[in-house]
Formats: sequence, C-alpha cells, structure tokens
Amino acid sequence: MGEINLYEYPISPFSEKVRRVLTYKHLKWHPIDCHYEDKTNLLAVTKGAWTRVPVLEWDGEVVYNSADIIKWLDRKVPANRVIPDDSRLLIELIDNWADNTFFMSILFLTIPDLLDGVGDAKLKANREKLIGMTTAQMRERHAPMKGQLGSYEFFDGAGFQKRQSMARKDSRSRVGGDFNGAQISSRS
Ligand SMILES: N[C@@H](CCC(=O)N[C@@H](CS)C(=O)NCC(=O)O)C(=O)O
Repeated sequence: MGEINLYEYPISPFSEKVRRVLTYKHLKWHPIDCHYEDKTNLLAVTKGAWTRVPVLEWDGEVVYNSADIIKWLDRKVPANRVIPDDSRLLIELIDNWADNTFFMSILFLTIPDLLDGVGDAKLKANREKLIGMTTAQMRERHAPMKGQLGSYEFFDGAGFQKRQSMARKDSRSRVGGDFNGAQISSRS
C-alpha cells in the first residue's frame, strides 16, 4: 500500500481524532502541517472542494471530514475496527452530536489553554477572530463550567497530547522534532 498523507494542524481536535485512529490501526503517516490562513495545499489536494483539516490522501484517494475519514479507514483497514457493524448507526449519531454540538460548548474550555501552550500570537489572534471571543472572555465565560469539570484532564485540555508516535520522521511536512507523544508543537 502507498503512503498516507495527513493534512492537519497540530492543535486541531478533528485532526487528533484521525491521528488516534491511525495510531490504533498501527498505520504510519506523513503529517502535512497546513497553515491556518493559507489554504493553498488543502485546495490543491481536494481540487478546490475543502479548506478544513484533516484531509487524508492515500493511494490516490482523497477523503475529508474526520468522521468520513475514519469510516473510510475502517473499511480500508479492517484490523482494529473502531466502528463495529452492530453499532454503526449509534456511533454515527453520537459522532454527529459530538462534532457539531458538544464540540462547540467544549471548545471554549479547551482552546485558551491550547493556544497559550502553543505560544504563537498570530495563531491566537486568528483563532480569537474566528471564534469571536478573546481567550480571556472564553475563560471568564466558562469559569463555572471549568470549576465543575476541572478534575477531568480530558475536558480541561491539560491532557491534550498530539498523537504522533507513529508519524513518520522522514516527513516532508514542517512538523519535526521528537515524535514520541510530544506536546503540541509551536508550528500551527
Ligand atoms: N467537520 C469537520 C470539521 C473540521 C474543522 O472544522 N477543522 C478546523 C480545525 S480543528 C478547521 O480546519 N477550521 C478552519 C480553519 O482553521 O481555518 C471534520 O470533522 O473534519
């Protein structure tokens, strides 16, 4: 089988879903680090159809939208199935809710810490504009929720680790350094 290219951002939670499935299936991939403002490579690989990450390219096929990528991967590589046949519809329902509804409420809890961790002022300004709130406003608005969920590493973002242990070191992308479960890199 040919090589897998994953167009992604290091801090993208949707990319992280796909990275975790690739890792679970013991697949190696080339991370192609996309720029949050420059969509040139995303437009090129999807022939103008999609400007978001993640996008997966494998054996000449291009798949986008994390849930669709995961479904496609599960069919192509049945080992270590993540979507059992008998729960397919239930998983689809939960996935839809998590990606489109739950994600929005949890975003404000996780994004301030993620952005501060990266330490890239331009990225921070870009994301604040996209979301329509400063990270300070996000923190203030969600302080009570954070208080209640604070003991859950998963919710408060402290435990977010980019899943890149299986990513190839000889990647032609701009992501480099230690690939052993390293914390988020500063190149988003
Ligand atoms: N439904 C899509 C959502 C993907 C998405 O919104 N990705 C974000 C990054 S986490 C993105 O590319 N946003 C546009 C941008 O950053 O300019 C999926 O599941 O893949």
